[in-house]
Amino acid sequence: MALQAATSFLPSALSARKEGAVKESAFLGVRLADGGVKLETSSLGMRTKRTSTSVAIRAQAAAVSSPSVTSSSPSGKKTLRKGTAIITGASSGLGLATAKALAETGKWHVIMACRDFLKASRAAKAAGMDKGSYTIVHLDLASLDSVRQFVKNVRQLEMPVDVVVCNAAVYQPTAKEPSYTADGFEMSVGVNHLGHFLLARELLEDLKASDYPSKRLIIVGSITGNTNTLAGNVPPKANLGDLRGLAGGLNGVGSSVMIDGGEFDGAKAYKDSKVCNMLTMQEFHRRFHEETGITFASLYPGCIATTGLFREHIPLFRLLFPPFQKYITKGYVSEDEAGKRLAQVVSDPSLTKSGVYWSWNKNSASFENQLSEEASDVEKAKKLWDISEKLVGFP
Ligand code: NDP
Ligand code: PMR
Repeated sequence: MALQAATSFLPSALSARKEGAVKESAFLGVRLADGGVKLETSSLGMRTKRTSTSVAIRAQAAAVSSPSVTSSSPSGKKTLRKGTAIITGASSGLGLATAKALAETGKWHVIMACRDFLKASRAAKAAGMDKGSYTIVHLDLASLDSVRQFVKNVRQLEMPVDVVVCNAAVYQPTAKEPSYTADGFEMSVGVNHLGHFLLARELLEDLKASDYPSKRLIIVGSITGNTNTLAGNVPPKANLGDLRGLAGGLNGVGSSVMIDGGEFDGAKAYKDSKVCNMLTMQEFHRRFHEETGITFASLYPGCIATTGLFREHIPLFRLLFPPFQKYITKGYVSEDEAGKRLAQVVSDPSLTKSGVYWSWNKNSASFENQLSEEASDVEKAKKLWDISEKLVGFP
């Protein structure tokens, strides 16, 4: 109902396209009928050459090895040391804007965890980030080996790990056939959820070891995974079902490539992966917050309609989506504004509550938002955790 109402004011030319059976020709991609390292760390005084082709670390930073958390200024005032935040997918969009916002404060050193070193390097330069404020470390979330290697490489940097932001994502709404990660998982869930799940599980030890006063693990969620919203009711809707496809390995051989066991749908796979992100954050909170004091959080930063997330969508979608979000849903935010929001979740002293899914109102004030029934299902979160552990190689 609500969806029909919201779509009825679309121009007729566009609604005509909506009726097209072919997914690619539908406005905003919706079928309404659906119902639905070379290690070069000069600052650390080390210069090691690896033969591995996939690993590239370059530390531009004057990072301090295991610094103490405060230092005294000549006036005797204690100053907090720089925090170190790892951000996955910091080569564009939200990740880059957040890296920039944090770096600009002078209080953060950002480890940009990216699959394309050159792109990340150019992006940081183009964003005007100070050379000493970031380190790029190679991470391809579509490979569990790469995730493990990334963790090793970060440890070699001997920088503290104070905040981890799981931000990277792929969205494949027009894919007709599934694609797979190096480990044979359907790509969207493989990258957005399983790669991050392993990363977060591994880096938990590093977060525990940090002496920073407010340690945080943030997993970026989204409104489109929450079926208690209008946006979350745009078909195809997120639904993990009983997780039978995931339990079967999500590989399309012995099991379905979709978590719920259904037919491949790239848009649904993305939304399902966002549900996994939000469930994982809460399960981390339940398992580790009390023991470690780490803040676990998720967020919906607003609709950043101009990012690379929509690169695989049809040109018509990419043309119309930003004005649609700006003038019709009014859910649009710029990359800069969204970056500031995520930077708040990283560092704002008032956002230390754990287990929260943050959103922002029209005045750009943060508030604790309600997750959908599925995205807050405790039993599902536990089941997801157990299956995900097996898939990424925990005994
Ligand atoms: P972008 O496409 O701009 O950024 C995604 C980033 O993820 C890129 O840096 C990309 O790297 C990286 N990435 C993709 N695949 C991998 C991989 N295999 N290994 C490592 N990095 C990878 O999209 P956004 O900035 O919009 O998305 C960022 C986050 O925000 C996502 O979690 C998304 O779900 C979330 N979000 C976005 C919204 C929006 O409206 N845009 C709304 C709500 C949530 P590369 O540059 O090399 O391609
Ligand atoms: Mg949505 C208040 C309404 C609202 C908001 C905030 C979003 C956000 N969207 C809203 C409404 C609608 N969208 C309506 C009424 C429609 C039908 C015309 C619609 C369609 C739509 C499409 C086809 N919207 C989309 C798509 C995408 O391909 C995007 C997506 O689902 O990516 C997974 C998307 C989004 N809408 C949003 C946001 C934030 C997205 C982007 C992605 C994300 O969750 O990361």
